[in-house]
Amino acid sequence: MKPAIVATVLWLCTAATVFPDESESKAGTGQDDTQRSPAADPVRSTPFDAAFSEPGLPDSVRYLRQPRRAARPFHWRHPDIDPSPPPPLMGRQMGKVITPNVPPLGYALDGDVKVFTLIAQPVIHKVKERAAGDALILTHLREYMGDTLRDVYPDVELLAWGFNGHSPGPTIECTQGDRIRVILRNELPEPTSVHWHGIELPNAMDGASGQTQSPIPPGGEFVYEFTLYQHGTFLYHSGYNVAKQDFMGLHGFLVVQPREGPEHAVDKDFAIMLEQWSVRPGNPNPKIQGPFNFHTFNGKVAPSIDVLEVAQGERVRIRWGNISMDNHPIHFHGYTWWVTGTEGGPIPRSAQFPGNTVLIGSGQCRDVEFVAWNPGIWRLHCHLLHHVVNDLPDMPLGEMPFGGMFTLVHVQPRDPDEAWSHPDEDGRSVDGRNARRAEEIREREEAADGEREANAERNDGGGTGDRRPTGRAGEEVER
Ligand SMILES: [Cu+2]
Repeated sequence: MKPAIVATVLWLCTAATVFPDESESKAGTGQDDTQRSPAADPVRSTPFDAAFSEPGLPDSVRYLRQPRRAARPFHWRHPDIDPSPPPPLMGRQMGKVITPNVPPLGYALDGDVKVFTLIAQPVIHKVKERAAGDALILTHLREYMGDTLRDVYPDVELLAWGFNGHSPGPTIECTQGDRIRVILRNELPEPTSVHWHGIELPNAMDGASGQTQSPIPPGGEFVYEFTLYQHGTFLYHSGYNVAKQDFMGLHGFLVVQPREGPEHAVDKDFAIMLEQWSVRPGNPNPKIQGPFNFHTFNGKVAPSIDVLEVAQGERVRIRWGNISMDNHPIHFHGYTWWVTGTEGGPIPRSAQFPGNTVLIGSGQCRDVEFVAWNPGIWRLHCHLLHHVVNDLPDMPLGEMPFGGMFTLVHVQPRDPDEAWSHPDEDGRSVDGRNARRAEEIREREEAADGEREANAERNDGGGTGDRRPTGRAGEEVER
């Protein structure tokens, strides 16, 4: 090691002791800001500047020895790009998935290709809206607890990023076998791209900036086009500068419905994204690396999260996606559900498993299904209980109202006067994969067998029926 470098390292160690982090040194010392200004601070001036210009220093060392500077201004929006209004077909429901608090995105047809438009742009994102979902939650709070628990949290608005004016972006819903085209326009102040999380597609369509495509510059456009061979719950999110862009809100659902088959049919199909935001007082931009203090379902904290409304007897699926940096054990009251899918699509029936708390890891998806036999208002929430309250409450921390990852499933009774009974009492099953459906599947399989035999006889053994998409090994894939 050269003497100059040794001297600098020693100097650094001493300097670190003499000039500890500002936030610590200032606390309670009454120290005047001018004393800490860069100009007056020897740590930030000449001896170090000299060390940086030392020839032959590795970049990593040079980086670590940079003088402290004022943070560069963060650009939320591009100075020359006005965010466009939502594209046509925004909010148009073309399928059946309900994404609470998030609009769907419709498509235009170009021949057989479904064409979607996503515009990545700055959005003013309301993590907490006083008016939105308050009604049911607060009404019941008041019914049971009077006015002692009030909605005391302030509204929380962030300068975030999203697609088509929303964060999370609109839900894209397609059918297995569809060919889709997604036109992505970039109205952000920095480059971007979109990665299709979980989709088996050509490498060039993966949206991984720097590996499969050039980042799309501000004002630029990129067209993704691929065929959906799978079905299940998938995500889309930024593929560039991911730690920042995904957390600024650039993510959404891509739900692919099965082409056919009663084994996947439900009456209500919900999708909920798990996210986390780090919100610091006085800073309207979300902080990127935590600590996270606002934990959201589809971008909202309770009580701004829509209640899931279902009717007694309906078959319900909830699709969960986790784009956050924690794993969330999502818990449901009053029911046993079945875990029926992952980010890799449906779990084969024989491997589905029951539960009431499903752990959803970062980057994972989980589908759960149940038959809504049990009427009432049931809690649905993350069981990390610091994720069901919000930070920054405008009150002394006595009793904390629910915030964060908390909502209700409202199962409306068929007959409000009917006495409660457990299905076991009259031999019915609460297995989410109900008997009626099993029967339908059996009938269908028998019919298909009959048809295959008839075809085989007609064609001398050569089947002509539809084929399922083939896997990498050229074998039929069970979807
Ligand atoms: Cu959680």
